[in-house]
Amino acid sequence: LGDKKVTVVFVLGGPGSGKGTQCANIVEHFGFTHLSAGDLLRAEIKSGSENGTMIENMIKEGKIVPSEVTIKLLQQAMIKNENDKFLIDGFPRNEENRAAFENVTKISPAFVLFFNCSEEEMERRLLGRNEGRVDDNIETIRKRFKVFVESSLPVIEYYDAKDKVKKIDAAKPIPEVFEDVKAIFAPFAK
Ligand code: UP5
Ligand code: MG
Repeated sequence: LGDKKVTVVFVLGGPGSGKGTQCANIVEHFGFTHLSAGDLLRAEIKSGSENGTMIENMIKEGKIVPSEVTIKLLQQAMIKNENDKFLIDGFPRNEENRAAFENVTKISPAFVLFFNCSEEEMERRLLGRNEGRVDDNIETIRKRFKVFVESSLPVIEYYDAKDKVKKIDAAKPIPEVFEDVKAIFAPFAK
């Protein structure tokens, strides 16, 4: 990223907690650029890249793609974009992702937005989404939940120990969740 100074917010939470939905709202109201690591990986599959098959197999199993791949995509997206405020959605997903991102980019997040939601509610949402995602089936959803608890929650705990986590009750209806999100982003009001 060279000399470009950027503000990064990590948007984390379990599968179906509403990260993508709320990021779209934040973009509209607060002028951030939304980078969903999952969307970038799915675009990479579609583009027919040499890593495509590997990425697709990992996503089908709910496993975490090697950091080098994801970090490269995030870095490229930040370099290409004129904006200096980014929401990084769904990354870092494990301690290794987190440490590698900080080492490679020298960026640490302004804060971490954490969408807290029960598995019952997230499962209901994912099964109802109907966007044809290869990982929205009950077998893969259970694997995604397990990976989230075992690998991703420790990342949230890491940032919590640094007082960087803003925890949101994500079980409420979309507009109510956004009211809470808005309060957190007030310092970035346009
Ligand atoms: N919905 C949203 N909010 C609602 C609310 N408050 N009340 C009722 N309904 C609500 O929402 C999901 C659904 O719920 C939608 O239908 C929405 O309308 C509704 P969404 O906003 O899409 O939730 P989100 O948290 O974004 O769910 P998503 O499924 O995208 O989360 P995941 O973290 O599982 O998916 P992601 O795309 O980030 O990753 C997919 C896979 O890619 C991973 O499992 C992994 O294999 C791989 N990956 C990596 O390996 N590395 C990475 O860094 C990132 C991904
Ligand atoms: Mg998403």
